[in-house]
Amino acid sequence: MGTSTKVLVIGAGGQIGIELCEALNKLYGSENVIASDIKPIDALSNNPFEQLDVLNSVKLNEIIQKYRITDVYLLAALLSATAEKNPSYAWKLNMEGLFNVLELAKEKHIQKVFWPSSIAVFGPTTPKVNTPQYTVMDPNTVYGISKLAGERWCEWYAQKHQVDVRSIRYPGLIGWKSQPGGGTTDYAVHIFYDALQKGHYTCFLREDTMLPMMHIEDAVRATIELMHTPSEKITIRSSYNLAAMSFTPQQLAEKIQNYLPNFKIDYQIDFRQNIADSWPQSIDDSYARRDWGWKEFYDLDKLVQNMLENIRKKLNGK
Ligand code: AKB
Repeated sequence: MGTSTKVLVIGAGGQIGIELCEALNKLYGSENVIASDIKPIDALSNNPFEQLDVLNSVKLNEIIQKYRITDVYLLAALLSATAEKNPSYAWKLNMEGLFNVLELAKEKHIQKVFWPSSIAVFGPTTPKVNTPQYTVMDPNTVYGISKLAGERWCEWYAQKHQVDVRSIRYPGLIGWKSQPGGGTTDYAVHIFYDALQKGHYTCFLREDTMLPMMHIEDAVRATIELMHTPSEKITIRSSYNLAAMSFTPQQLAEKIQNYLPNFKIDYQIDFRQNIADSWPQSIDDSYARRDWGWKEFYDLDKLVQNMLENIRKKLNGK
């Protein structure tokens, strides 16, 4: 990496993008972190910005040449819930966007690629508890199918064309700076806002739905640590399992009630329940721990405290 690193973050206006750009700004300086998105971004006002639809490979290449980009973080995608409603666009965006970036890496226009995968690559017959890195993968959502196919392509480009692509299977991500959009794990962010603003939350998943989750600061740190790991230590070019904690809506609500005793939760289950039911409950991430020293900071207690404290300040305009 070094001082000549110039980063392009595609999909910088999303939940991960905002926080990732802020972390990359601290490492490289905001002038070296180019934010791009299909629509203008209000946050990230210090970063150079390019409006980009990642399906437009000509414009993508122009941006890469213009700024002499070395590393691309490709975050633009439709997530699990939205993808089920718009399967053909989800497939197009999630796959062609990746191809466009991998092809530029193959032609050596860029040096390194980060592309996020997800726990959605697993499916109903995958072992649900402590899901191994290598196991049955039979995703039954459009998002999961696109992520699994993407993983196979990443490995193929790495093996056949020496593309330096790195990836993590993110669990549900929870942070207070930016909002998630269109995922099945989004409840675990929305619940905090509703708890503080209304004292009540209606959850779209059943109370006992156990899913793997992570504080977004940990996910961003993992991403940057993986991108800084010497290439020879990276034994997985599809995507690394990554874990921090698992909990159910009921367990999360009980933790929130420790701070807000009058908080109430009820449940109105929708189509996202089927998606959640097809995913693992917990993840074995021993390869990430072994290969690049992954270790989470946030457990559930720290996460709840951090979310309530920061969202309260944000709502009070502090
Ligand atoms: C989603 O819920 O779709 C995402 C994910 C787990 O990939 N947060």
